[in-house]
Amino acid sequence: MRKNHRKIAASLAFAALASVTLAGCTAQELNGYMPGEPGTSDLGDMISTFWVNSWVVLLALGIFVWGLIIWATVVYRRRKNETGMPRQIRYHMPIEMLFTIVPIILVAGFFAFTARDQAIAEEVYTEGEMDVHIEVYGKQWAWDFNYLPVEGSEYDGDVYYQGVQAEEVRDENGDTTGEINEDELPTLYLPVGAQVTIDLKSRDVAHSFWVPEFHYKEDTIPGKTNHFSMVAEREGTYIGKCAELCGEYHSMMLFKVEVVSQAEYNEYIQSLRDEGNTGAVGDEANRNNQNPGTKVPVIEHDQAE
Ligand SMILES: [Cu+2]
Repeated sequence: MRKNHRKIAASLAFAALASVTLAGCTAQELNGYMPGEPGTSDLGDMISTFWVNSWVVLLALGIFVWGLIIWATVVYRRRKNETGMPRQIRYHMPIEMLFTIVPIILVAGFFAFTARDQAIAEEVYTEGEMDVHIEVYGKQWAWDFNYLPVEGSEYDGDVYYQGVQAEEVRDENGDTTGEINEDELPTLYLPVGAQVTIDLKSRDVAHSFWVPEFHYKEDTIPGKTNHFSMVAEREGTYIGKCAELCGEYHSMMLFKVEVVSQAEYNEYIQSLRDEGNTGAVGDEANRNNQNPGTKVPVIEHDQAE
């Protein structure tokens, strides 16, 4: 009877502690202290959930292991007048089973959840599913965005934008101030709530398209097209950067992502059209195609992709 009472008291205490802890979670904590807040993108939420759950499991395991270590050092400490080696334990089946099976279950579990989430993250919308199709070109040291037309979509397209390298703000002596002119950064527009597919290509060397608040990045490789699909769920401005060391001004290969309403998105596309940026700037603008007279091998992306 007494034992039962204790069990109930212990589980009540645990439930109270858990609810107090979880209810007190800030957006930052729910996001596992990664950049951004929950509800920024579908991919990002899935990845931060996996991240936070992994920490919960590992912390629970850590508490169990630290508890065992402390318990063993206290209970089996050397007493006064004790000499020589302590009693040795060998072939203790329960302990050996524990430290063999538990890690196998953990590794298998992490593997299974990683494989599941990675498969979801790499799923790409088919032609019929996507609302917006954007081709992103990485180049030393900026980004080009081709907003490709999507048949039957209510989102506008068939225009392009060419970005330039981030510019440092300089003082009156011409010295750098450590600030970036954010207004001039290459900007990628995404409509909120739309199913977006992004094709990643490179004009020269390997780069990596990274928006930290989306918790996702993927490389742009010359001659190979990578794809990913996502839904941006919250309007706002997000910072993006190249995450693959790509030369002298790699650190200046920055961009912005503007997640906007459908109306604002269509307006932006129209503004590019009004500037005469119709169509797309494809592989013809790759660096090796811009070196007349040289015999450098021309790397082009497979058009079928
Ligand atoms: Cu780069």
